[in-house]
Amino acid sequence: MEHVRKRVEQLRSELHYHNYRYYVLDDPVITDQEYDALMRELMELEELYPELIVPDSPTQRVGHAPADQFATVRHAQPMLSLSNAFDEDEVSAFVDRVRRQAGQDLEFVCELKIDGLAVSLDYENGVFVRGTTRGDGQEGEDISANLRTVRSIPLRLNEPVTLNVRGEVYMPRADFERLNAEREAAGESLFANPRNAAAGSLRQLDPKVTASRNLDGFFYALVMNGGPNTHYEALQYLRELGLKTNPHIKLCRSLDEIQAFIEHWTSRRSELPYEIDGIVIKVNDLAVQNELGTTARSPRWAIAYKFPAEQVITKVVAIEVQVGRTGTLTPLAHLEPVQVAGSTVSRATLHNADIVAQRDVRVGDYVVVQKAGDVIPEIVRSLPERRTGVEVPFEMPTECPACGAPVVRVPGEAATRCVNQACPAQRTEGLIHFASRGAMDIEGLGPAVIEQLLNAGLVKTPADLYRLTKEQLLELERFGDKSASNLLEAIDASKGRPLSRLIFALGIRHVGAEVARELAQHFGSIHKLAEAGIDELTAVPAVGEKIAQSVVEYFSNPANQRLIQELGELGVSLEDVPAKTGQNAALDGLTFVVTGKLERFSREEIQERLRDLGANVTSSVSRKTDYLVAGEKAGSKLERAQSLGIPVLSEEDLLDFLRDRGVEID
Ligand code: 0OX
Repeated sequence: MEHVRKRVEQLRSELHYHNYRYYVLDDPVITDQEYDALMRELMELEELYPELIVPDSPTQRVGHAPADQFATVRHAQPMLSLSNAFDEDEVSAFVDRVRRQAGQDLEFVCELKIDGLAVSLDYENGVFVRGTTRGDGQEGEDISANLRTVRSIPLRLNEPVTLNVRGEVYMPRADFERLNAEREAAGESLFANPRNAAAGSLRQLDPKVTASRNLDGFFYALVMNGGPNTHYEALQYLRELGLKTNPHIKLCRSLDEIQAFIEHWTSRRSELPYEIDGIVIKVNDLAVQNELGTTARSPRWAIAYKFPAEQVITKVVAIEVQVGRTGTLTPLAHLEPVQVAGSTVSRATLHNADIVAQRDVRVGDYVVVQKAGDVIPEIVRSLPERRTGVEVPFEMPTECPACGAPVVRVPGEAATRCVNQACPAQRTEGLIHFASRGAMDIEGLGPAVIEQLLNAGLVKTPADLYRLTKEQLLELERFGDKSASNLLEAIDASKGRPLSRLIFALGIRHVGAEVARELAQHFGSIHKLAEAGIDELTAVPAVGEKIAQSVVEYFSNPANQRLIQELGELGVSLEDVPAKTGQNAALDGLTFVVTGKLERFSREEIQERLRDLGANVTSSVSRKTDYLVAGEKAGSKLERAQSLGIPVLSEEDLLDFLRDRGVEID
């Protein structure tokens, strides 16, 4: 018992501290998931040992007492929070429980759980009079002046009604990124995520700052006398009054439907322009909601299914410095492996020396790691509070870790670079890039084989690839007759790749696939490109001063001139073959957008084929789009195409469409 009492006290003091960090300072030091786990453990212990419950336990209130900058307002109705479910079994248990308690079959409304700041708005006779934060659930802060700057909060409703409405104010992802980029440029501290940015923006003493932040809101709860009978109707009513509600809601009659909604949004959340951290499931009938009632903390008629963590805390074991193909030194943190958003993460990029300094990441630090969608995991910030004194600050090496040559830091640039042309790391990365799918697309020539070829001294430059012989390959480990022939064939096949791919493959700094395509189209041959001056280069739409400078620099380097000459002598095509009549022009003048996950081809492959056939391929759907090719999980582009009446082709449809035009791309 003494042990339990101690643990309960420890949990309470930790939760008090974390509430303060979160609600008052807007600067949490643990993730929501860690917080939830602490809260859950405390709730479970208090349930088992009710005699230990005290009125000021964190379980007995929703948040923390408001900070004293703003006037305190008592909520007419407490602002409750939601109890959580962390897996589908807990959702199922919730559905069973409320059905049992209500003694009838029930309808549920599923909603997105917007990851913002909960607010409560009072309207009197249709006029906005007050807006508050949740605070501790009983009392919040009056942030009316700031909320008035949020454009989706109407200052007057469409009807002269007196009511209270609750919702979530959030910062769209794009605005969050822009804000942090500006803060980074100005040397200010960064917001950890859009929710903290929204909270920080709303708790400003100067509403002008809030106004500059482009906050938005969705409303999901109505407190008024009389009014609708169901939650679904209440949402509709809010919309009629002029309050923004989230469009992605679903009325569900079975657990299966609820689970389908959860699955749908678990895989699609990254397509939304704002962050959501779960799905809220609510009993639809307001009379039943009333019957079920609430606990001190949360309603019994609703539950929040929380998505698996996208941000977690782990420890930095080491910081390694990698040298990329352009010689840029990139610090890479090695982490104690953790599960983030369903996958194990053990490394995270730290981008450059400035970022390491700004995020104050030291070896041995606990850090917040974030993974969103397919992007490389990154370290959001360190937790200096958890330091023990043995952590080691990071310093960018003054010599290249791969070749030992001194590195340079160009003034005004974030990158530190090794400028040794012969640096082995640059060579390796350059070759990997040259052979990669988006570049010369040499099948079977991945990083491991390139490493083997380099170690055996068989290649130094991309031109050497075209000099490889079967005898040489057979000397290498894991190479047999068949695999050697296949590799040589793949290398040979790459000689005829379109000019745009070759230009991209050369790895000229700042020349990505898109710019390479423009350059190929404009110049038509490597020789013409190599002769072009700054003015001629900047005449190409996608090319600015920086890219032009980099292209001129590349071709004025004798080693690169030699490489081009050798590639030509070895049979690599240095100019675009004139369009074959018929085939290459099959899609001339047509504009395509490709979205979603295709089955047989990657999206990039299809785009490349369409371009080869003369089509214009763009990334966003507009009235100028002729066809949308949509694979699985096509999201907003599909919706937009449908609303504009643009024909949508599946992958199969596209193949048929091309066959009709005499083109087989299988
Ligand atoms: C959200 C969200 C939060 C409100 C009072 C009891 C249930 N973050 O999107 N809370 C609620 O409902 C709570 N719904 C939501 N959609």
